[in-house]
Amino acid sequence: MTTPIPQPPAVPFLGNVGTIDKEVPLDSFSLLAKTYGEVFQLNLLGQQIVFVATRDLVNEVSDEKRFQKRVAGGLSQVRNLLGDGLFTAQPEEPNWGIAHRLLMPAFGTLAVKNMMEPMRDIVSQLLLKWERFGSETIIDPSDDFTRVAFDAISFCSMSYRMNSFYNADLPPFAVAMADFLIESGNRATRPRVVQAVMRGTNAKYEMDIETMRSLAQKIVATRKEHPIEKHDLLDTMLNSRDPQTGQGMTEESIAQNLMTFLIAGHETSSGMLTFMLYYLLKNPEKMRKLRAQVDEVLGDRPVQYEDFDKLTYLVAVMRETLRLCPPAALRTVMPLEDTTLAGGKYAIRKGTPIRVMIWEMHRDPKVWGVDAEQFKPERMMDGKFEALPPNAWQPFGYGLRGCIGRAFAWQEVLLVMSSVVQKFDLALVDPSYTLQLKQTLTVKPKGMYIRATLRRGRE
Ligand code: MNH
Repeated sequence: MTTPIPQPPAVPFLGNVGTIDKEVPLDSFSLLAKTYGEVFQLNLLGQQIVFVATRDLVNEVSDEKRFQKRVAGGLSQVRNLLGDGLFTAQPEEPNWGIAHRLLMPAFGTLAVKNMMEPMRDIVSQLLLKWERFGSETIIDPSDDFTRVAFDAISFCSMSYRMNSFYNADLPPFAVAMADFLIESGNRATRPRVVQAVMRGTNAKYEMDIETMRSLAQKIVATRKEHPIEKHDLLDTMLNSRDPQTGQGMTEESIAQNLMTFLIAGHETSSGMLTFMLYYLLKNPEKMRKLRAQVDEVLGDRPVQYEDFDKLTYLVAVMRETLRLCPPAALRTVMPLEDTTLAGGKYAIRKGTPIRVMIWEMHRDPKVWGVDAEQFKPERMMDGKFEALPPNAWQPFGYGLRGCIGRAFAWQEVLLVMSSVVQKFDLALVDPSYTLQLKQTLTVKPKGMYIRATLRRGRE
């Protein structure tokens, strides 16, 4: 006997759309998970969507023989820009396999290790800016981390300098992207007839798409006019063939994947860095512990790749930050056949989108205990991380469609945070600030401001 999956009362046509907060949908999903428990479903404009919130259920839907990634909801709107690029391709689309096989090696640990110096070039621009600002200036860390992440991904993978640190405004690409992602999300909950009459909104959407496309085209054209020696990601896309099919990537696919990397490569990493700073500033004893380790390992010399292994507490802080605040908080899979979940308890039809609530699952008391809401890096070290049950920690998604930029993001965050903690005393402008979220495709802190004071002897 199966049990019906709980669902809040729905209205005709819109279904449960009204239940979802427009600014931060994630807050509504969390609330629903608290009300209904491990699983619930919503009807969004006529489509049934199932949400799973516990480690046991997430573990079950992570079985790739039974479930596959599905691009649905806001993400299918993102296809208006990214098409069948790596992140937004449906599993059956052949361009995914071609791009995956060609680009995986370009983001492997070894390739990323070779990006250490260009990455440092960008990070040093952040350090210099904060140093020059001095403690008088109010800093928006989210904006500056966006600059770092955006410039790093474009410089390291396309040898293209965005020079975001030389502008007061964020790069037009980043601004267009943020608006595009919010509107893509909104479109997923808007009836088609309503969408059609929103002329201004639609025109702005098209303009944002054009802003991003033209930059992608410019980067490709510049490279074609001025070829360089370096074998970076862009070179791979332009000149390599897929070993399996013998095919190269089409111009369209190159532009879409280039934009995919610019987008996926900075939204999440900058969110992670800002969340990390939040938790460290709210937990001064953890900050002291981190500082002590950084000082012991680095002293006053620049961090090297070889130091990363020794920064065990920093790694624990990173893991714990991604547990409490995974910037990519949801992913979607779909059962390949009619099936059941939880040992026959819940029936699910083939093709029903299942949203994996990584944010909720990372607070599952069965895995993390009654203090799951607390920031405790100690639970992520000394063998405890390795001893977690399978799939209890999934900030980078899972399996074939897991994050391709994980090694890149990891190295970037290690480099940024070890250098920042080494050089600066940091403080919240408003010590009573508590975390508020801003949601686009990903989630990041909203309205957080800091001051940075250069430590004595670290000029
Ligand atoms: Mn990333 C897929 C999280 C950094 C490029 N990334 C994913 C997924 C998650 C994710 C979760 C799976 C989404 C899904 O199942 O639908 N990514 C992160 C996080 C960080 C991150 C938390 C940083 C912190 N990602 C990066 C960086 C890049 C990148 C940096 C680029 C260099 N990510 C991707 C791409 C995919 C992806 C490309 C899609 C891979 C695929 O489906 O083949």
